[in-house]
Amino acid sequence: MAEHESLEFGKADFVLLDNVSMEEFMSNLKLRFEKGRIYSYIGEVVVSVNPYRAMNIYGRDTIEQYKGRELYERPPHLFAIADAAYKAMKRRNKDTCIVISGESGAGKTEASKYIMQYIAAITNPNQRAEVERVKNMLLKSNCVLEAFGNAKTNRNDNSSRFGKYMDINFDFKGDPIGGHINNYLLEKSRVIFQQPGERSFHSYYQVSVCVSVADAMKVIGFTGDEIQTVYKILATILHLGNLTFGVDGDVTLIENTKLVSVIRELLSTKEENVEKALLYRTVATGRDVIEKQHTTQEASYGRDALAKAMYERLFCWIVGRINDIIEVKNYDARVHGKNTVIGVLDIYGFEIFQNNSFEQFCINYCNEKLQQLFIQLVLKQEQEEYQREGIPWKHIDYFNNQIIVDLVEQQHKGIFSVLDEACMNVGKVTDEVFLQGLNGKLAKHAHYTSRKCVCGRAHTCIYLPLSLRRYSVVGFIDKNKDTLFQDFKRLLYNSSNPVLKGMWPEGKLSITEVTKRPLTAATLFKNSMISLVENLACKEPYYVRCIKPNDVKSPLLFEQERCRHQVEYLGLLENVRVRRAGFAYRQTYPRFLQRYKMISEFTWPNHDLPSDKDAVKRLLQGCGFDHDVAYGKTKVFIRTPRTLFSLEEQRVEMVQRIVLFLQKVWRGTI
Ligand code: AOV
Ligand code: MG
Repeated sequence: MAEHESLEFGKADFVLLDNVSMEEFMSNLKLRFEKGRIYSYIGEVVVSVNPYRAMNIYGRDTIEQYKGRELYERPPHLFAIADAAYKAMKRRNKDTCIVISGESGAGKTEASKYIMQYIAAITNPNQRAEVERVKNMLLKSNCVLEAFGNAKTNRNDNSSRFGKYMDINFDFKGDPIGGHINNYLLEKSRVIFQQPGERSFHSYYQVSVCVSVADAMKVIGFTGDEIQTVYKILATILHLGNLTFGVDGDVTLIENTKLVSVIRELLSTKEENVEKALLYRTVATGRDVIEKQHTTQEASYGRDALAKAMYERLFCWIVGRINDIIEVKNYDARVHGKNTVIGVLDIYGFEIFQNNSFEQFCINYCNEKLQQLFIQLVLKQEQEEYQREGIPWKHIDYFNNQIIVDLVEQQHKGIFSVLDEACMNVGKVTDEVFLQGLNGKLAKHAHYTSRKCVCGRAHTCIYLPLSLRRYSVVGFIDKNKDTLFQDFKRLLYNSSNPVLKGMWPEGKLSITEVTKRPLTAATLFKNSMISLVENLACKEPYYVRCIKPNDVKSPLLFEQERCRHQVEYLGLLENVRVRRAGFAYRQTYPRFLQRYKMISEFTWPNHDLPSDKDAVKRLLQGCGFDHDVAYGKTKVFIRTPRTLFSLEEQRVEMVQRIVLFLQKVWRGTI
């Protein structure tokens, strides 16, 4: 294992700790952080601690050091894992994915960018123009998405407010030929409200002060009209924020009517339509269609919903346009062979604020879901395989958070189901009703409690141990229903700006044609998380586990307790235990023989032992590796990578000798 590093930097792989205890884990992590070694391994999992300072470890020279190397040949680095994922994809034709997790500000987005840069740097040795173009698009698209989907929060100055999963497609040569981005639930409420100390999306500040985003959009292939429309939408949302409503007798009116003209112009629509959409709602009652005037409260609600929906739609449209541009075109698998994929997942990390609402609930649920995947793949499956193969094995306990995931997403009983039910209530639909529903269904659940708390005004909170978080139910109902009156959709659809119109196809329908109740935000999110996890589970996963060393963005401070908590909920210690008790490499007997039979006289060219298993045993005994392996029912398990490297070296040597021998035979010298 990575022993080339001097011990003064601690153990490069936690698997090498003398004792696997929290104390040793933490002191090794701290020592490495203090010595500027921000990356470590647990087997093939990268543990990364945010250095909060510029590190000189991402340059061209470092890239060269990692290119094509095996994981254990160089000090731990993101590049090594990126290379491993790339090699697996290229050599074995496997779809792979790199899952980056950790709490808000731990360094996920930075890690994902370095990984992308690495992949871009090591591919396309022939400098094919088309591949260069694709690479450039993939990197540039990142910058556009960050501008529109990231914001300053109290946890992170550049916090991702959406989840991003990016597939990079490769051709048979291993060069990138395109990609696809899936985005998950943007925290759109940010356009109308930010907690103290936070800001709206970067786009609002960047678009007004610099042109780099527009430039990036232009390079990617957005047209001038499209970029113009983006600006117009951003401006509209700003103006909506200044719009206020008043009453005159029993008439609701807009107080600053001048703004309506500005908005009309920006949206290329009719002035009276803007006003009407803001003040009235078309409702179908039986056969009649009537226009119902909003109260000021309803009008404000509608205005905010419009601002949020326009931003969200804009964001999804940008992602869609980027996908149009980067998607693989003209690839014929019959000619070029299978096109394989590396997926990179960078989501919003666990976060906890003074006041946690629906958004935090969704974000943290998403993190629990990914933790569950990690448990499934790394802890559970690993142990199950040893059992299946009959390898002596002492079970290692870990906290399985499936119970938390179920608590949120289970049909009928889960929190999302209760929320959807509350939203469908015919009578009173309030957050209070939702809470009663929760208390009714979940009071006995070991991981649920609720209590009233007085935070300024009295409101109610759910306590979930979802990493011991507290959420206020206030706003859940509205955010889940996520209603946008059809009048607004029609307004935008009727714009004479074709780009804007194109974003709102459902505005075509009149109120009587809108019959289906749209899926709630929670259900949509849950479905997208389930399919994300399914997608990841069918790829070969590589993990980066990010840790945030302190809450003050200091490069010097390693807050022991903060870090220990993260190590705990990420299950890193269990990871070490499973890994240590486990085996780095495994292969079925026939395939193992296929690869290594030439290194032993007992197996080359064929063996006459009763079974492949016996042959493998003989081979490994002959090499003196017997102590480092275990023989399962169908597979051989090798404990340390070094044994494998040694086998590989011997194989290369033998192959060369055999080739030389055959050449001599052909030339007739033998
Ligand atoms: P996140 O993606 O994990 O948070 P980021 O990747 O945005 O966190 O990292 C937060 C900040 O930490 C960055 O803006 C950098 O200033 C610093 N940082 C992180 N990694 C490095 C690194 N390798 N070298 C130098 N500085 C780094 V969130 O999106 O909020 O969950 O939801
Ligand atoms: Mg991020």
